[in-house]
Amino acid sequence: MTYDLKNIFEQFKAEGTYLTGEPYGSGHIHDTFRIKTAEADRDDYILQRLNNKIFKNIPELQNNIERVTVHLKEKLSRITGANIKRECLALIPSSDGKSWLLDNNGNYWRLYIFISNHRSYNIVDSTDKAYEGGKAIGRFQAMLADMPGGPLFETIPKFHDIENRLRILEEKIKEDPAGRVKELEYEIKEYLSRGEEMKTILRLGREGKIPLRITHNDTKFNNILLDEYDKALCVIDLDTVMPGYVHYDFGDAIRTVTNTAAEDEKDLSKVEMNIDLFEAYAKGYLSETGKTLNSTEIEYLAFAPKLITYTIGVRFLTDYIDGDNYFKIHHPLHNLQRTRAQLKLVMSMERQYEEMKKIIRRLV
Ligand code: ADP
Ligand code: GN1
Ligand code: MG
Repeated sequence: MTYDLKNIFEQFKAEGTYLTGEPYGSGHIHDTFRIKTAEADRDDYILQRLNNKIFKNIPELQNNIERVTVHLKEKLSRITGANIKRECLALIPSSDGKSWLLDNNGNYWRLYIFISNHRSYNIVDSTDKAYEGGKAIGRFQAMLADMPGGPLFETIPKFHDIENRLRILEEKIKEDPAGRVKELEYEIKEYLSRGEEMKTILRLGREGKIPLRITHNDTKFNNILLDEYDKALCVIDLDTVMPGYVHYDFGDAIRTVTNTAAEDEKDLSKVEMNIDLFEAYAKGYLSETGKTLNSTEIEYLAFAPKLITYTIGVRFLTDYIDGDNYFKIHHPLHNLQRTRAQLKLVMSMERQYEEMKKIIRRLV
């Protein structure tokens, strides 16, 4: 699909003249383009065609992001030396003053300032980067803890609710819409056999032992931008910022930070969890949040990576069974490869679970 990016861009109140627009990044949800401007002293931009099959209420989604970014900017403005334009996403209004645009073909668009000179990684190769990632997410959670205005809108209901995800998986297995279930006996058995254990965090929530806080809910490492010196710069992809348990953010970050291979690695012998990267991330994270977490939240941090890696694996498996309607895929077996790689990573985390628990105990 091609779009008239110049025309769309010109309907936003951006500074600078459109020069080029090219696909950008490796997100699985929206269509993302980098817009370069002709003037050297003007910002570049990120233009996104929003996935409104997944995010069904774009005005509420955008209202969340407006609230979050206004609050973060206010916090940053009180920190000497903070660079607000690079440390926080900045939405550019469209010509009618809204933070999104609906074009004549029913597509929703939004525009952000491009965060200059950032670095983004799909795989983490050093404990320094892992530590910086932990600091970034910890600081993000801490800065949002006192955001006024009541709870954020739930942009995707029951997003990390594993009971909900397992219910959908079981429905799709019965329905078998793409005729793929017969090839998946091993994967289905391995995923379903872990279901009960994975309900632990929901149970602790229901028992009132862990609170809902404002969480990001999509803390994979490429949603954390680092600066040119590989220091934490900005947390992006704010579409799922909403009420959640801290375990969701800790778990998803560990899923991506500690994996020695890509999320969709085909050669499963390469997929392992690296415990040194776990320790470095946890250290950075706890340095920012340790004092605010309650003892149950801390006790279950080591469990979180298993839960979220499992949850994302369940979602890849469900999407594969469903015929690939949710995540962007680049080849027909992509969701299957992702399903298998996440399962391998869960197994690696299971083997190192006691070690993870020891590290958390040592760090607090
Ligand atoms: P998705 O939900 O599809 O993952 P994201 O909002 O994460 O979409 O954007 C996709 C990618 O675009 C990011 O991983 C990042 O590389 C890049 N990106 C997004 N926003 C910005 C920004 N403001 N500045 C620079 N790069 C960005
Ligand atoms: C999607 O948007 P992106 O690509 O950062 C997904 C996450 C998954 C991730 C797996 C809204 O994240 O939940 O963990 O893919 N986002 C949404 O890579 O579903
Ligand atoms: Mg993303």
